[in-house]
Parts: sequence; structure tokens; C-alpha cells
Amino acid sequence: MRSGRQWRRGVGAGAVLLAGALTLAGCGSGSGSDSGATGPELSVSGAYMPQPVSDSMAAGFLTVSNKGGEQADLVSVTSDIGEVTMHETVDGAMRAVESLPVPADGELELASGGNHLMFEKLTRKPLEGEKVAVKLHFAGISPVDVEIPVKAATYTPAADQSSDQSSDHSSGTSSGTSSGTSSSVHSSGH
Ligand SMILES: [Cu+2]
Repeated sequence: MRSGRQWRRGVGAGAVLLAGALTLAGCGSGSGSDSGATGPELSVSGAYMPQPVSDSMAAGFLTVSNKGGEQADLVSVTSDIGEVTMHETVDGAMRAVESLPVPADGELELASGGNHLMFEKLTRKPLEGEKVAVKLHFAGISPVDVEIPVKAATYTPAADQSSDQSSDHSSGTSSGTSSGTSSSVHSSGH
């Protein structure tokens, strides 16, 4: 008699656990495919510009991460300090490209010696400690605003030291940056 009761209880508990596991599995796979359908989810990190030696040209570097399930294509970049083009480096020579892909669940890395942003016809020379506002334009989705900090001419990103500083700027500044930027432009142009 006693052993019979325990057997029944055991079966009941097993059935409840099984139902719970099925529910969890259903939730997990459902939300995964949903996020793929919403398109690219972009964030920018590690942005910097070495203070240029030239009065007319500068280079900018950053990483665009895409957590979404669709590729995003960077098709143009604009800035209030000059004309910006996207360059790739092939066999040590750089050349302009029409677009740069940010793969789904991947990243586009613009780094010294490789792909980079090229600033030309500068309206002012960026100085160490300043920030340069740029807008990254992607095909079919809203542009992303980035403030690129100007570093020393010899600066190179060591390990991951600068990531906390730059992720601050990339996360919360999608709409509120333009007023601050334009005032700094006015004060330094004469
Ligand atoms: Cu270049």
C-alpha cells in the first residue's frame, strides 16, 4: 500500500516537469526567429580619430556591431567638419568604396591599416580632446549618429581600454547630439 502511493506521486511530478521544459523550449526558439525578422540592430564602439598631421585630411576608425539577423550596408558617412568617404586598403594602397557590409550577427571593423573613414576638405582641424560628430548612413534603415573622440596623433587602441568610454557615447546619443556639436563648431570656426 505505502509503496503504491509513492509511485503515483512520482509519476505526477515527472509529468509537471516535462510540461515545463516544453514551454521553455517553445519560448526560446520563438524569440530567436522574431529578432531576425526585425532587421539589423546596430551599435558603434571603439570610435577614434588620431589628431591629423595634415590640415586637410584625417582618418577615423570604429567598429559597427550588428546584433540583428539581417546584413546592413554602410553606404555613406557625413560630418560637419568635411567630406567623408569610406576607404579600404588593398596591398597598402587605399581606395574609395561605395559601401561596406555589416554582416548579420557580425561586425564591420574600421581599423588602422584596413578599412577606414577618410575625412577630406576639412573645415577645421580636429584637435586632441575634441569630438567629431558623424552620421553613418545605411541602406534602408535610419542613420546612426556617432561622436568620434580625437586622440593623440600616435594613438593606437590598446587591448580594450577605450571600450567603456566609447560605448557610453554610442548607446545614448541617437538624437541629442546635434545641438552640442553645432555650438562647438561655431566657437572654433572664425
Ligand atoms: Cu583613406
